[in-house]
Amino acid sequence: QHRFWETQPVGQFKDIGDTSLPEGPIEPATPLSEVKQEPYNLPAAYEWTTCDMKSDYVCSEVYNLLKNNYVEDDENMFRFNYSKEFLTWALRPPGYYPSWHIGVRAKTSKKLVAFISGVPARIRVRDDVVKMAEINFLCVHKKLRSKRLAPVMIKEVTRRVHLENIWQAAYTAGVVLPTPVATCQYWHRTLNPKKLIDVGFSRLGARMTMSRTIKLYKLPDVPVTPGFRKMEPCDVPAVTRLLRNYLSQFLVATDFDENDVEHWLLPREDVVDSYLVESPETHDVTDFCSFYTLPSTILGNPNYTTLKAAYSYYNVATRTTFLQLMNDALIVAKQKGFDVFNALDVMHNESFLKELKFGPGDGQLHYYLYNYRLRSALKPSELGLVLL
Ligand code: YNC
Ligand code: MG
Repeated sequence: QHRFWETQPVGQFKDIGDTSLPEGPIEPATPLSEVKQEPYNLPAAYEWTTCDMKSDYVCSEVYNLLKNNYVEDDENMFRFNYSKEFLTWALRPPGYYPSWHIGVRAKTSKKLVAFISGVPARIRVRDDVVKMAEINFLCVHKKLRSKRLAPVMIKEVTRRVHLENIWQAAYTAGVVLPTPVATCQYWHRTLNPKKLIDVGFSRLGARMTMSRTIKLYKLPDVPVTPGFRKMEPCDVPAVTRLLRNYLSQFLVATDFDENDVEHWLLPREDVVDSYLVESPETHDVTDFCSFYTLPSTILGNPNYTTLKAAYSYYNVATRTTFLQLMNDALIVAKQKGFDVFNALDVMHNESFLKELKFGPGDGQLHYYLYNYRLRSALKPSELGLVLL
């Protein structure tokens, strides 16, 4: 039962397995003059606001809304705590539209009570590169839940995306909606076992002691691959070539150009880290790995407030084994003080997860496309896309 989603141009549950439906856009683009010119109506006590993410004050308002009301795990032990610097990075990529950073305020107090955002991206589906919006950070204040505010916000962001002549979108969610393009799983690699056990993120295994567990997850102090180093601005062209070539094999993947790589992959402190292998002989860039920083607030623990988590982003191995490359990523993440390294089973990640002692998480991450039908759902390993 999906009163809202049943009205939207997305794959519907009743159509699963119907191979007569064509792949591609579900509804055609319409002339821009036919796009609704006025915002959708909100309940009378609320008003729309466009959140200027260049304003430090507004950025703090969005940060605080998310810090207190955004995604929690099923047991409400942890809540994502995206940093302000992260939000600035995530919401202002090349060609971003300020009008896609949409807030809702209480009319009298002006307090920010809800948010949704989009950023433009090119996403390739088989041979088609499609301009899309990546929709993220949908959040309604805890006190305003279950009032059907989310559908209004989704319709409003859709309208503003249409006004830029863009008709497709990609998004991920922990909940099942009509209908996933792929269903992926998070895997977790413990870096700081004592803390993870203390805060209830993980449990001591059967027949395991703390000291055996610490030994199990121990890593070398420094990366082992000769030529492994941090990515620099001068590496953008080589990394773009490496990444484009790698991503070309997936059915649905990001279409990165040099501008995108400069924005999304050049290291930014406490936001995104990227490393590469420069061949000591030829000076070619042969391998690449990256991860982003997304701490979670630990809810109600007397000893710790924050879980420092690294999330695997885009990785390419051509000369080094995937195993050794990602082991080096774990080593630098550990050096930087992360407690856990998370990765989805997308792209070729399965090839290293088990051997590098990642354990499967509970809960799944579903990928969705708006107004684009695929003949059938994809395996996680057919996806070359990571959303933040
Ligand atoms: C969700 N996560 O099914 P039906 S992910 C999409 N994504 O509709 P109400 C969602 N839809 O089933 P609440 C959703 N969660 O009746 C719920 N829904 O058809 C649907 N949580 O609305 C739900 N952030 O306002 C139902 O629910 C309808 O007050 C119910 O608000 C929901 O960012 C929410 O998990 C999620 O803040 C805002 O629970 C609230 O519960 C909340 O009564 C904690 O809504 C934070 C959280 C979601 C993270 C994310 C991706 C969002 C994608 C949105 C869809 C984009 C479509 C493409 C648009 C552009 C198109 C073009 C071109
Ligand atoms: Mg609501």
